[in-house]
Amino acid sequence: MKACKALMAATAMTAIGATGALAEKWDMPLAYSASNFHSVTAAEFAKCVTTGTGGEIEVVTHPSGSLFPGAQIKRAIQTGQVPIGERLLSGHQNENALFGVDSVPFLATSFDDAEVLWKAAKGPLTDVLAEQNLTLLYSVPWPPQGLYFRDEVNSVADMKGIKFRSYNNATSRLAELTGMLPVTIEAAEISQAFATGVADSMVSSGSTGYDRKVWESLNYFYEVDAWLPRNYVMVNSDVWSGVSDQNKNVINACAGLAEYAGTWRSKEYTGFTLQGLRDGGMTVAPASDQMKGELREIGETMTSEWLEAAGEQGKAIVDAFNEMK
Ligand code: PCA
Repeated sequence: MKACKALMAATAMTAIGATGALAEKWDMPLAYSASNFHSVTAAEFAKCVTTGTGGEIEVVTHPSGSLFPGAQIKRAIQTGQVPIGERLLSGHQNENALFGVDSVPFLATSFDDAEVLWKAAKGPLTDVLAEQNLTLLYSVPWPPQGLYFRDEVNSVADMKGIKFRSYNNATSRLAELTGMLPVTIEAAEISQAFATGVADSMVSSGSTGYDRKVWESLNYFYEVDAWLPRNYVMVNSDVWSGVSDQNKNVINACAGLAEYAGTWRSKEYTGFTLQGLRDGGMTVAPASDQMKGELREIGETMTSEWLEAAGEQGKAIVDAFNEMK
């Protein structure tokens, strides 16, 4: 039954490979544009797997939410509509609070701390995903999150009533606590949303603002370094159990490489894309002390809310993180 499901989930069987094994095509949905560093990393991962398995498993990436929009990718993998895909797991915090561990404001605010938090959270997250028929392959952080606005903002009071684009539960909650009006919009759709005034602000990385050329509509980016959310590449566990040990080794090796290269790219992109926003005409600056202080207070509220929702397991992760950092 498992093997049968695995074959169904591997969307197409294209040829008989050199070893006589059936060659499978694995469609891999991605939510972000082809030029985004996560998508570039995934495309290299796909090539690595295709080459390394001698074509027995051909991974084909589909960027920009073209196969499934971000919000649907996790379910599509779980149910075997696709064998593999990449998703921002914090978008599913309502299923399990642990999925939001990377989006707790001001818990981990640098690449180094995000790495430690990942070490602390990887085991428990792997287990939660396994219960959902998902096998975690690799994970890469986005650059630190800052605040984008159309107009100048110096305090939380200035944010009141502004239409705010959110991308997960934490960002919607941040909007509520700052008096803004959250509207959830996929990264692939934000240029349009800002151009038409559906939203006038967001929290995101320099990378996403750069990818989507938001300087065409927005004028300010405040560096807040609130958190570094992560993308997770996952494979359907039924499909995974049908993969030969040799090919599993290849895929795990490609995943390790992708995590390393993707993280490196994320770091490189931080400065590069902030400069890109400046070149586009935006004001890029640290948030004012007042704004920072007020956001920290909101962060404390959100941290206790998260700890309450995530219970013992959440506390164990935060404790392990604090011990290691
Ligand atoms: N970009 C993604 C998620 C985090 C980020 O930096 C987005 O804005 O949708």
